[in-house]
Amino acid sequence: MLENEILTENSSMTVQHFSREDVLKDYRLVALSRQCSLLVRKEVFSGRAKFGIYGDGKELCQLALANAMQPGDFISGYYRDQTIVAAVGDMTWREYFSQLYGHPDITFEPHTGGRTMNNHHATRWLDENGKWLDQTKMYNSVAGVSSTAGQMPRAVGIAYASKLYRSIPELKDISQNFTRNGNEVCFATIGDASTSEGMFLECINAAGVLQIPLVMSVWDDGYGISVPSQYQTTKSSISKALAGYQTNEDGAGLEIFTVKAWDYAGLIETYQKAAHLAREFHIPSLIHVEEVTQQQGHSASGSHERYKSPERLQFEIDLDCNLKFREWILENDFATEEELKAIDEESAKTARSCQKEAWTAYTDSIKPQYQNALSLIQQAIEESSNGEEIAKIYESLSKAYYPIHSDSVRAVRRVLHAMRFDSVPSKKALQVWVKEAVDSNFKRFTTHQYSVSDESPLKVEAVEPIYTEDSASLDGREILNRNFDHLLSNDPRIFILGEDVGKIGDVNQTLSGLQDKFGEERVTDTGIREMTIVGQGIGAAMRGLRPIIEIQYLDYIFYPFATLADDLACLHYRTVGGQKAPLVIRTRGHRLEGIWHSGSPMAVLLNGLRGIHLCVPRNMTQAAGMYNTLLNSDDPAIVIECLNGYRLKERLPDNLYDTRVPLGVPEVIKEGTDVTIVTYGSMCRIVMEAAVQLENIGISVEVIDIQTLLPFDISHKIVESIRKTNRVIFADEDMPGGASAYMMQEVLDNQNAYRWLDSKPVCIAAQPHRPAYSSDGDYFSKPNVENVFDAAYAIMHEVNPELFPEIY
Ligand SMILES: Cc1ncc(C[n+]2csc(CCOP(=O)(O)OP(=O)(O)O)c2C)c(N)n1
Ligand SMILES: [Mg+2]
Repeated sequence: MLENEILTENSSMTVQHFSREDVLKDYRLVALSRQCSLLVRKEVFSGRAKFGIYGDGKELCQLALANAMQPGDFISGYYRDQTIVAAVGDMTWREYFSQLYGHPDITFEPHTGGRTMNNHHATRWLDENGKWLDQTKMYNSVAGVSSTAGQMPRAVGIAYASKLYRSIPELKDISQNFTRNGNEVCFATIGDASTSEGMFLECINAAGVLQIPLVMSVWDDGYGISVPSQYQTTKSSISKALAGYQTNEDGAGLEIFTVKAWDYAGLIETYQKAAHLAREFHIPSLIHVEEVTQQQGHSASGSHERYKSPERLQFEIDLDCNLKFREWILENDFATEEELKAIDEESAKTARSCQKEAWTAYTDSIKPQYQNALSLIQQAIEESSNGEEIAKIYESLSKAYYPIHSDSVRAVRRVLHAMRFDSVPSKKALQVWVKEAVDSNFKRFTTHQYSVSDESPLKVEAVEPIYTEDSASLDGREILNRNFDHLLSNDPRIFILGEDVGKIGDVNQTLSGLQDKFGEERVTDTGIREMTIVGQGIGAAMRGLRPIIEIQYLDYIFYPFATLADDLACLHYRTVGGQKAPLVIRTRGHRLEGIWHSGSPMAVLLNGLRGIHLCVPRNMTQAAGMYNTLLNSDDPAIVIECLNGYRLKERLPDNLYDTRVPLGVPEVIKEGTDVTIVTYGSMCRIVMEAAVQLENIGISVEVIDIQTLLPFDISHKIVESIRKTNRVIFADEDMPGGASAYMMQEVLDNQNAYRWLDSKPVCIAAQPHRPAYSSDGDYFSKPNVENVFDAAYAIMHEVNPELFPEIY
């Protein structure tokens, strides 16, 4: 259709704008997309696919959106957007079905390698070595998430990156893979019901404030699964509800459009206008697409007859966008009934053949291991003393209707259980088979949680701080300030944004003076909106920039937690290394004052954010070394600075800017022989003070700062200490059962340290409530020097009650 043709705000489209060729091309696409949707449901009912969700009823609006896209643009959509991704050529229909079956091979399913449900799209941005490809030549699908509205926060960041690329001249030389002078548009899509999410509403506000090239579409089919609009949206209409955001004489906001889902010409016109405003002027917009239908209901796991009235079901049929498009084509003489019928029939055939190809490829990929397993089991039946039992396993495996990898693995493992007393050739062969199966299934389902490139932070070598007699003593905050200054000076891709980071240089003045020096685009104040601050960071990091985003206090990480967990943490994993977002999240926590300014919910982060490195420095020099490591590598990470450490004096290393803290390498900060204490962050100072007091009464403590909770002691250094002391305490200020328990499990279980213990291992943690305000609140809520002293002393009392008699 009218590629590259741009309508101005005031022009409108008439039938003369369309050519027969383009109209029929569009019809072919929506007809094929529909047929594919219909097949998805059938494939689920036949048992070949587990779950299916589809884009029927939303073909025309998506086609119009796709027609407004240009190479280099982005689509941050949701599970209905198959027509867009197919229209721009980012997905073939065979790949669509491969994803439906969960084919775990990126040759066939390049978007997510079978790791997500169907209709979760992700363009491969990285080559096999984890290096960026040229996004400006692609139509970029940003890796889908199932959580409704989860696709929105990073869309803000994707669009924000265009703004930065256009306004920071120093980026010109390094931006060729990512931008054409900021002319890209990010199209985000969302269902009507999901606009009820706070996440969506926060994005609307952020987009209006930031003025970025973001075009947000709401596919309004009147339902969120079974719940209709009147329970979802004020005034049952998102465009009416958001009318106050419309750009007008009061100031810039969003352009708000409404258009019907079945109005081909109206949709094309609206998308051309919105894209033009975004691309040329970075004006964001909201397109409320109304009267969208669902031909088959929400998904393959239910039927809409259960909750829709007969009238509404009739509406779904009457306002079917493909049908209306068909009528429009006939009315305007673009084609005859026969021609359209031929296209319809052709579409059904093509959809079926794509489905079959995908199914055959999927089953063919399983067959070799399956058949090999069967023949080895057959051999085992003859050789084993337990042949009868094995024969039953064989029978059930050979009858599997659609055998999958786990069927074979389960069967072979059970056969080996039955052969435990055998010593026959087939047993050896089955053992080898299992080893290979474990390895190949690891590759299919478990790889790529972290970077595999040569920029992985795990490959960064340690550079220790160097001190000389002349090394000055500075406040911790000044050390960070100098280091951030250096980072910003040396890499124009780095920028810092968050609440109060600009004008006042953050609440602890670690950034003071840096906005004046580097400008508002590099050190940027934001609204209080942690979710979209994270989204800004993720999106910009996806486009080659190196954001450091700030969550003002660790306690507020719960606000953006969903985005961190559902999007950032699993991005590299769920795209099998196809996408990355090397975002550095800076926050401060552990210990200061009161319930919302002294939390240390490390276990929450540990358990919820696997995929993001978790750095827990004890002072600002160490934090600086961590930033230097992270900004020279390509994984996402969180750095939790000690809230009570900014005004403490630290010596300034002569080589501050070159320092690198390696990830997963603990540091022994005090040597000792009686008890090992494993700790991190603010607790280091408390443990060190206790260690001095313990030393004074004859107890020698070895103190280990783990430095990073994720990764944790990669080379098993801690067990070496326990081999020497035979006693261990794990101390932190998380709640009981939190990160102290995690450290204990890592060391006793993974490092087998239990073998060397002569005393019961001990965990020191905070009280199981949020910490109370005031110095007394702190003392009685969090572990203190006396707690640490008493814990070590109690261990030594058990060892030698005469030397260490009971105290209390
Ligand atoms: C955060 C979250 N809550 C609930 C769900 C379960 N869920 C999946 S789709 C859906 C309805 C979404 O409706 P809408 O946004 O209107 O999109 P539609 O499916 O109608 O296109 C719900 C509740 C989810 N995926 N994520
Ligand atoms: Mg809906």
